[in-house]
Amino acid sequence: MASYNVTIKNFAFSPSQIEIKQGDKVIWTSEDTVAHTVTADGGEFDSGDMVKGDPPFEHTFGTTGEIPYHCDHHGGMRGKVTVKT
Ligand SMILES: [Cu+2]
Repeated sequence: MASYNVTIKNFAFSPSQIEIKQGDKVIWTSEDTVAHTVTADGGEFDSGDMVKGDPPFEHTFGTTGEIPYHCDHHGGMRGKVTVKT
């Protein structure tokens, strides 16, 4: 199982799109002083508010498919995780 890192910085997820395998983990870390969230559009996960210095938010993806996510506070902040077998 692999881990992938996504940085939240300057009101964006970077990288905004990643492709992983089933069972892999994604770790989001915020570098912004403004609060952001990592929230799955379909409700699979929700980090709550995160700012720089907070512990990273992690999610392990057990099922395949495309999981789009966003920040609850900023409509332009969008990302997507594609999970393959
Ligand atoms: Cu945000």
